[in-house]
Order: sequence, then C-alpha cells, then structure tokens
Amino acid sequence: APLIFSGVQPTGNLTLGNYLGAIKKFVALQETHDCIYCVVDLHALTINPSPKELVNGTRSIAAAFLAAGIDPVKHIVFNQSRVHQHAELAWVFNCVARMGWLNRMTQFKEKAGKDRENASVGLFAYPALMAADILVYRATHVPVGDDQKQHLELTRDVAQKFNYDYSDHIGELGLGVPMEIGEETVNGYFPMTEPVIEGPATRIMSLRDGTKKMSKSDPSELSRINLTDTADDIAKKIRKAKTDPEPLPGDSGGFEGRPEAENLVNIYAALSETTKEEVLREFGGKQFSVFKPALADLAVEKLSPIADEMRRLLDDKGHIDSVLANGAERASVLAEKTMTDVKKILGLSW
Ligand code: AQP
Repeated sequence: APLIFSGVQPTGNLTLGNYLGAIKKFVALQETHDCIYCVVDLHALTINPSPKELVNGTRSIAAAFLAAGIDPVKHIVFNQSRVHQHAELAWVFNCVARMGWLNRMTQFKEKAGKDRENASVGLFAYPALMAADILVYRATHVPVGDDQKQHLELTRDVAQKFNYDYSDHIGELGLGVPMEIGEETVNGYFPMTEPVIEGPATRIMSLRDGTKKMSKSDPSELSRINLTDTADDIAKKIRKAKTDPEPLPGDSGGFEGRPEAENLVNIYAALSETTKEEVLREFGGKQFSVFKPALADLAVEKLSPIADEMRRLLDDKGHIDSVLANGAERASVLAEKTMTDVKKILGLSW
C-alpha cells in the first residue's frame, strides 16, 4: 500500500514556501493515505543551532503541522531524533552512497559555499540521512518542494544499489519483491520512492527576486512571508513585493521575463486552491494595485488562523511533547521492523 513520508527542518521560521510547497500538501494527502510526518531535528544540526533554538524550533514545526490540520492520531507526527533507527540506517546508506553522487548535490554546493574544506561532514552526508528517513519506513511517496527533487533521486539511487548489491541474500531471506533494474530483475527490499511535486506551489520564489527561492535563511525579511507574520506584516510584504509596471497577462503564456508577477499569481492560485489560468481569468489585464491587495487579503485569511492556532498550541508545551513522544513510539515499531530486516540482509544479525 502507498505510504507517505515527509519532513521539515526546525531551522527557523516557516515560510509561505514551506507551507504551500510542503505542509499544505501533507494535510491534503492525509485524507487518502497513511502518512508519517517528521520534524527532522538531526538534519538541523548541520547548521549548529543552540540547544534552546533546537527545542523551540522543533516544537514550533510540530505546532505548525497540527495547526495546519494534520491529525496526529490517524497519522504519525514525531521528531526524528526520538527514533534512533534513522541514524542507524543512515550509516548503512553512507556505505551505499558514492562520494560522486553526493558531490553533485546542488544544495550542498550552495550551502557549503566557497569554503568547502570547512563545511561539516554532516552537511555533505545530509542526503544519505534523508534517504534513511524515507526508506526506514519503506515509504512510497514523498511530498516536497521542487528544491528536494535531486535528493529524492539520490534516495532512489541508494535504494536501487542496495537492492542490486544484496539481491541474492534478499531473495534467500524471502524479503524482496521482483524489481526491474535496466535489463535485470533483482529482489528489491526498498521501494523506488516517488516524489510528489505538483500544483502551482512547487517552487515559491523570493518576494524581492523572482529568480531566487523563498527561503527561511534569506537575510531579507521582506523576501519571505513567515507563517507567524501578523496581518500587517503580510500586507506590507506583499505591497513591497517586487513587480513590473505591466498589468497581469490574460493567460499563463504571458509571463515571459516576469518571474515576480508569475510568482504572485502562483501564490494566489495555491492559496485559493485553483490554477494560474483560473486566477488570470479573474485578474488578467488588471494592475498590481488591484491584484496585490486581493492577494494580501487572501493570504491573511488563510494564514492567520494557522498562526493563531500555533500560538495557542505553543502555550501548552506538554501537549506538543506528548504528541511527539506518542508519534515516535508508533514510528519506532515500524522503523525497528525495517532495521531488523536490514541487519539480516547485511549479515549483521543472524
Ligand atoms: N520556496 C519554496 N517553495 C516550495 N517549497 C519549498 N520548500 C522550502 N522552500 C520552498 C519545501 O519545504 C519543505 C521543508 O523544507 P526544509 O525546511 O526541510 O528545508 P529547505 O528546503 O532547506 O527550506 P528553506 O526554507 O529553503 O530553508 P533554508 O533557508 O534553510 O534552505 C521541503 O519539502 C521543501 O522542498
């Protein structure tokens, strides 16, 4: 059966990009699938947060999950470090993944910058831990923003190499299903996980520069809308968002050379759960002086209730902690089952 897994790092205030690209999709998928949603605190160690920041950040992402509408009873919500099997499987995958694969990761190149020698080994090996997060549940689908596509390809590469290398033993143990790799058929233990990257919000761009991704770590506050921004902040940031002097085009072919305009229309479409075409049917030919206030009203209407609920939830830290502990207990059972198999497959237990 399909199984959804995804994670969000507790590395700062959640942005509208995180919400539309990931969390809003998590909420939609839980209607039709079994889902596991994780606050990936081990990943956050790659930016060396203070212990206090990490605790607060972790609770705050958990609060955002719940406030957005994720049901932690029907589905599993927890923080990564409580389930030690993630780290255990990540070591196995460090031994499966190749330096060359990780060297090609654009996120590592961007985050390490010029001073590669000083980048942490954890930042480099990040995608192997991410593959472990997903595959420790043998998850089949992962909803993410477009920026994570490359890491998901690596997850498939890891699964494929593991299946190929250990195919015979997987077969002897009766733990695999037949899987095609090129011309060959192997006994596959790990599934070939599919990314779920669709809709108008796969890549929300900075409000100051339509060619840059909206990001928690952008130094400009005006570049992003935070999930916890006040109504005034949201309206101000949209008013100041970079645009051009032309009115909105009549159809979606008319955004050539206008990434900022296209981004605002995409945000409107994602918030109102329609398409870019539908938004242009209403606003095509209109000026930004008309469109921006409408977008600000819509953003406030959709985001304010989430921010209010997050604040309410964060007043009762004991409740959030018990949700995470309960989720971790349930996740551990599933993760341990995989690790038991994996250790048999590898020859670590017999
Ligand atoms: N701008 C975006 N548009 C659509 N989706 C996005 N995501 C992030 N930015 C956008 C998606 O949000 C999920 C959680 O992201 P994350 O916190 O795990 O890591 P990230 O991608 O590194 O997020 P940021 O905001 O860009 O943080 P920094 O500034 O630290 O790099 C993922 O599914 C991601 O695709």
